[in-house]
Amino acid sequence: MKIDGIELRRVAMPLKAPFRTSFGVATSRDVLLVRVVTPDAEGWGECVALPEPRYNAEYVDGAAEVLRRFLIPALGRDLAVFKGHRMAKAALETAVLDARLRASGESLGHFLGAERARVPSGVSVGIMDSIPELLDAVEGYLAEGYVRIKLKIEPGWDVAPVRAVRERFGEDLPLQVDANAAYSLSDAPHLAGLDDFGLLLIEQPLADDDLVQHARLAGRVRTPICLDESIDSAAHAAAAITLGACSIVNIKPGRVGGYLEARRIHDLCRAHGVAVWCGGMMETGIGRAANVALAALPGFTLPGDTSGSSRYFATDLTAPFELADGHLAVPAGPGIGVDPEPDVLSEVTVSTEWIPLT
Ligand code: OSB
Ligand code: MG
Repeated sequence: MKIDGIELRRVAMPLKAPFRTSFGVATSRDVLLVRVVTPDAEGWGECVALPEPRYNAEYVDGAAEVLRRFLIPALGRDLAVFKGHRMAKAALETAVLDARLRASGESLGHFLGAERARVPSGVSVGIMDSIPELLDAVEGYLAEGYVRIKLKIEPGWDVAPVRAVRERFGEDLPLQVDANAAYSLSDAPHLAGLDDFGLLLIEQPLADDDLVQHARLAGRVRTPICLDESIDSAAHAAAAITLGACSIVNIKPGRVGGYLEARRIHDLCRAHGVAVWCGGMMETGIGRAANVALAALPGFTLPGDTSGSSRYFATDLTAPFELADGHLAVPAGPGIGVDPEPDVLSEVTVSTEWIPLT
């Protein structure tokens, strides 16, 4: 496919409310968008790197730099010669794939092997200043129809919020927690205190490079362990499954280098009877559209962090994703199936950079 050039666009999206995790607080989403321009079609990719390297080693300025300096000039050759930078690679791969699919009229969902027209919506609930505030937030999400709640936890905000949510909303609420690597193996007895609450899973309790310790922890707690930060690739997923480090995998296409690698992890996990679900990185409608397509593959047997646009944004870049009966519809149009609204896009754009390729 001939590519005329690539635009790197930075947009600043205010968040409706601060989102607190064990690694920091976000008040706005600083997004890098990649737009691939070809004679036949344009394609979009959203880079999910955060402003600071706290979730993983990538950060948004670094992603822009590696794209302009190494990845974009090497397009058409093997990008695997450049180590790491999977979020940057994912954004570029998605934009190129989107352009190709738009040119041929095929949806991303169809291309990936989606088998459902809609996916269930879970929501990730940040760490709050108080339990009453948390209960209000959860009540609001349940009223909107979310089918699964994930609570962000950290030392000092774990058993008490889980107990409070269980007491208020009952045993039947699908509930899980995400520690973003905030604990160590010596916390195993404390984490076993979560076993009484019937959680679907505990996500990434220990450090990203601690597969062996996750396997040890799995022997000391009954709650299933799910990995997020530890799984960079299908090879890491295979190692984690072999070691018994997790029994569930959170698949984030950005974290693993794109939708093709995400599908490989899905296929691998499915073959081993390991459940997967689609994570999120507070995407705008551009990234959300592609995630929803992926989440419609048959191995995604747990609800994902595939929330509606209004979870984070008063105004999304695209037509908003809205819950219907607790689900989001998989876009059916060519490519990712959504386009940025020109007025919104120009309103939130901070900078653009054109990299010609001809
Ligand atoms: O660990 O899943 C995570 C957001 C940013 C970085 C890491 C994570 C998250 C979330 C929110 O939990 C997921 C979403 O709603 O997009
Ligand atoms: Mg996580």
